[in-house]
Amino acid sequence: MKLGWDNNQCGVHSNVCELENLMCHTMDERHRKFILLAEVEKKPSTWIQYQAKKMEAQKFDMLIVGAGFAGLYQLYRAREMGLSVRLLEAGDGVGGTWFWNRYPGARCDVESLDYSYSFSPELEQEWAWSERYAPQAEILKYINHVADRFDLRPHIALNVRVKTAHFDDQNLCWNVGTEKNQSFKATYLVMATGGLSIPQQPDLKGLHHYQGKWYHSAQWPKEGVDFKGKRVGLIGTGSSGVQMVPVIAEQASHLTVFQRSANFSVPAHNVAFTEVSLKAAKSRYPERRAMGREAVTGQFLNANTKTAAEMTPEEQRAELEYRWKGAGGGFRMLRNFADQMSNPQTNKMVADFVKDKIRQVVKDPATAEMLCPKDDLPFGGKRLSVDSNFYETFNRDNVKLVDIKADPLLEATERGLRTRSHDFEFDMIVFATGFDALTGALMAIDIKGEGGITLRDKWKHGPVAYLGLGIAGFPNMFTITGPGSPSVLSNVVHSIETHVDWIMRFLRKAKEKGVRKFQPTAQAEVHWVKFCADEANKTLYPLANSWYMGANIDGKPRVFLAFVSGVPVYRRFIEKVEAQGYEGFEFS
Ligand code: N01
Repeated sequence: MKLGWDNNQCGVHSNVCELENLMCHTMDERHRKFILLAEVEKKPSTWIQYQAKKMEAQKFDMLIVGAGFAGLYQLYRAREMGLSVRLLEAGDGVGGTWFWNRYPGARCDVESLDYSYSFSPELEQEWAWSERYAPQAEILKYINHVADRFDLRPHIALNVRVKTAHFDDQNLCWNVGTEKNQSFKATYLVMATGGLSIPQQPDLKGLHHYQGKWYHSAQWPKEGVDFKGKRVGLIGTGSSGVQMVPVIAEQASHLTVFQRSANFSVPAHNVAFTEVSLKAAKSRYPERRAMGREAVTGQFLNANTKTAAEMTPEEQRAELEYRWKGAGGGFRMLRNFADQMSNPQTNKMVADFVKDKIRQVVKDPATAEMLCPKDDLPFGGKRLSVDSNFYETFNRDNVKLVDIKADPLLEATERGLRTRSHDFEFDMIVFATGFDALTGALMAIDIKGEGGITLRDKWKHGPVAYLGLGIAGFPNMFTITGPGSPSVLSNVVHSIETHVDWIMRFLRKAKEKGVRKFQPTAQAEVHWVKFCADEANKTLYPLANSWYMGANIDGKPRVFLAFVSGVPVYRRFIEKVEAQGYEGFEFS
């Protein structure tokens, strides 16, 4: 380690910063202590300085919360601009979603060639995805590769869970506190906390009596879980459950799936890349990214621009079949017809088509009916699942589906689960019960803005934010892919890059103009929230009891949480705001 006593940009002696890094970095504990003691032996005052500085808050230009795709890219860009920056991450590794969600079968449902950073053509070319939809372990490896390749780790503090973030009106900076009582100060605060990072904990009566092991999909043990020969109960049939069911069924002696509501799932048609197919795809990367930028969801889905009424019944059928089968597949089923998410008749045609497919696959008619979503759920109204053999798995002898709307789940017992009519015995229970989406991670932190207003209070009737990027009353703070942006309705890596690039241009301009404090105006924010709601109300999305609407969390306000009109429309908005001198923001 290099020792030097020069002041660095954060105003803290660099060797103290380095020691601080060592204390919260990825090295193992023994190694850290060894280095620290060696330094103290050479220069005993190091320890005193270290302790003294530890008592003071460490000051940075920018603090970033969260080391997922968003936090790492924000860090990369902030460092490039020459800001002193520290990224705080609760986990003991980088990766965000892909660090925590290690359940069997976890993989992305946006094609990996799209669900990856576009900022570095070199990175695009050197990284080799193995499959069309990469598995979790490979995505986590990719994110770790990015952290190493761009030398981001020295700026990342792991095992640091942010508990408080309070704006200091006098000194115009953020004071951030952690669960371990560390303090940090920064001029800018960027919340890269993710849209789906607060798991919905099972609130099941009697769970503490259960003698077997239980797991949540989003808090999966690193060492994995061996289901071989076990009787497993799984609750939840959203994207996580749908990915897990086929894999657990292959290992377990018996799997019982508890379904509260059926959702639509479409086949992924996942395939392994060959050297030739990957090389060909990579040679077209610029074109692919450009098409993604102009697509509603930030990934090219070959959208049909015709409404259903503009096609004959034969053409409609051919379109649906094409998209259901290999060449289409996955989220291409969201773009069968231009009016699919706005016209109930068109949507019903798509829903009926998929239900027929389910009935063709699932041999037991009663199970097939249970797996068919009810008529009040529009196709795509809840986030579509993309699966590999989900419906086929219910043809196995060792898999049973239980409809817990008809036979409610009452409680956990010592040996398993009890529904109104039945006692089930399980060696393991798996919860795939989802997340407190979009607002959960921000509300989990005690965020206080100007004059001590709290975000929890401000958002008690639903999130109010401008462009999903900033919040009035919370100066010098950004949210990446926050509520009111396309975020969860889009290829989120694309949306992350769009946000971070916009934030960096904003900060460059602010620096140029000597701006010390900025925030959206309350008026701009109210207009944006109303606009988002009006756009959502033109679609069928609000009809579903989805996590998009906050409907999966008891007591959460029912508000459509994302910007529904697509990535290109949204990007044009934020570019216009920028071109007009950051209209809707106030500066001082
Ligand atoms: O969570 P979910 P998820 N008792 O909320 C049920 C992303 N993701 O983790 O529909 C009984 O979708 C609930 O039932 P219901 C993706 O954006 C991506 O699966 O509310 N059941 C539902 O069936 C996704 O949409 C990938 O009636 C309860 C399920 O649990 C999002 O994460 C993979 C219950 C929860 O489904 C969330 O997916 C995985 C209760 N108390 C996830 N509470 C990729 O492929 C909830 N349920 C990239």
